[in-house]
Amino acid sequence: MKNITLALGILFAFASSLAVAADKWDLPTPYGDGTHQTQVARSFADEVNAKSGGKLTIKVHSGGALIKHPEIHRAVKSRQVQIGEVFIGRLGNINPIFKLDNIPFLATDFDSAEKLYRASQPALEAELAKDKLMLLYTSPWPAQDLYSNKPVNSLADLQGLKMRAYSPTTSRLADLMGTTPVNIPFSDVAQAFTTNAIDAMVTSPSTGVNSQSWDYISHFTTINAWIPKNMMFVNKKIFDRLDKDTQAVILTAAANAEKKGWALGRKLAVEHTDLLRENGMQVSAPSAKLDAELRAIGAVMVKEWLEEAGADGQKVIDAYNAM
Ligand code: PCA
Repeated sequence: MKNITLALGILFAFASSLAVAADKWDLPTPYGDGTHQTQVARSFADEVNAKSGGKLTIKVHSGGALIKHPEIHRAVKSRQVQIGEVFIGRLGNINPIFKLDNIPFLATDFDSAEKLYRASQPALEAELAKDKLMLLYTSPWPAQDLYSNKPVNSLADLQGLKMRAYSPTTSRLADLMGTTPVNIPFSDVAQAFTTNAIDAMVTSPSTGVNSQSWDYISHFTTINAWIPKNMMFVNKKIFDRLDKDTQAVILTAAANAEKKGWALGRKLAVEHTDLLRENGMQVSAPSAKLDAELRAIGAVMVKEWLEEAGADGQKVIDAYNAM
């Protein structure tokens, strides 16, 4: 009897040590459950949870609920959390490679944006590696278009307006457009329009749909300026501690999430523009004048970016042009 008790005790101890060995990760995301980005993050986590045989559970905390967007990069770096998602362009002040993600009129359709991603991926991964971070996947937003309260036929129509910015690069863009940049996170966009803190913004049709932009703004001009991305990244030290099978599950789930994200970006670009129109927004293509003025700004911004990014930046642009 005593032996059986002892054996059971050992068994329980062993079982509970197994339970302790199962990892639990917290995954903060910046955007809410309505955005495709968070849906992609959830499908990534669901796949890992289902396929890791109980060894790893990833819990998604969407909409900045666990960690606010500006803190997510640092939180993964410092191992406050194991994994996280951010909008790449937000990190522009850390390194120019992050700024590249928001440069207008460099890659304005999805095929070009995929090429730019592949051309910049080695530099992006190298920059993350400096902080012991590892890229898992990227997921694009539909192309960035112009929201305003009146028709915009040329930049003169925007002169002096307050323009929402969401990254260092979009602040610079607002300057060059003759507008005043105001930093507003996605969650505050609707309120910022209704309180006149901003008059215009450049973002995707999806972000308009997610925030019901037809309630507070009337015009949508499809300038298709650039295709920015969110990225999912993990702390490499924590990743390296996992067994090989679990690592492989994560990498496969990441590759699947990337495919899903890019397919969704392409699809929603069309569907969400239609939804804006169906909800009463005035959707129009840019005039030749506006298009030419914006492209000239794009050329300035590519030049400025190359000056800042130096030889490393030139390598990325050369690789992109060669594709
Ligand atoms: N929506 C996000 C980033 C890019 C986009 O299309 C935002 O406006 O915050």
